[in-house]
Amino acid sequence: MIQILIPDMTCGGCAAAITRALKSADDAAQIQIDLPAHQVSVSSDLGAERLLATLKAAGFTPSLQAA
Ligand SMILES: [Cu+2]
Repeated sequence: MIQILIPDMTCGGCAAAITRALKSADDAAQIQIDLPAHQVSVSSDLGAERLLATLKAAGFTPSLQAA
């Protein structure tokens, strides 16, 4: 699991947009979203760099979170 902190994920709309963006980058990605904690856990063959780039392209400000 790659843990990503996204402070500007603030509502269900953001969570849906993030899920869509990650799924379009990797159809097989497993995604868990903790909205109150602004945290997204992703299991994907894509590396962390690709995931971060995907989230940035979707308009968010992600950073990797130490596990
Ligand atoms: Cu939102």
